[in-house]
Amino acid sequence: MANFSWRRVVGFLSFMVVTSVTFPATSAEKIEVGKAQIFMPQRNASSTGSKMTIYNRSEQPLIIREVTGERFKQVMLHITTYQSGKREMHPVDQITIAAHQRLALTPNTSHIMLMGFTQPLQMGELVSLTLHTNQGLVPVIARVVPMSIR
Ligand SMILES: [Cu+2]
Repeated sequence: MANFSWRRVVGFLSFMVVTSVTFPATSAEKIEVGKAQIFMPQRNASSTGSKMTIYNRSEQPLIIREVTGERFKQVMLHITTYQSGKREMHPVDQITIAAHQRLALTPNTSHIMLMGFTQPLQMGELVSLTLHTNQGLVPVIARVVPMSIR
């Protein structure tokens, strides 16, 4: 045991601690995103909507504060309202999914609005988005699909 060194053990343990602090990612095991879709933009449109269902299986609310994606210049959180039959979209600061609940984000409710394309979207392609939440980053892979008739 001549080579046994407590210093080395302590060094290794603190490396472990640092590592786990650097990559806290996986409270996101309890967060799942189902059937994420981005609508193929209309010709010449500079923005488009999206649809996905978010499952929060954790013990605390999930608060989406920001969404990013390399393919978009700006991503906004929107809510759709109907004022005397007229459809309007308004920006919101955050979207909350209560503990043990799921929330469908659709163009007619709360949704993620994608604005300004860094390169044209192709029908059927898979596009990455990242949800920035109070529980860490949640990766999303969304398929580009035809605009659905609502
Ligand atoms: Cu919108």
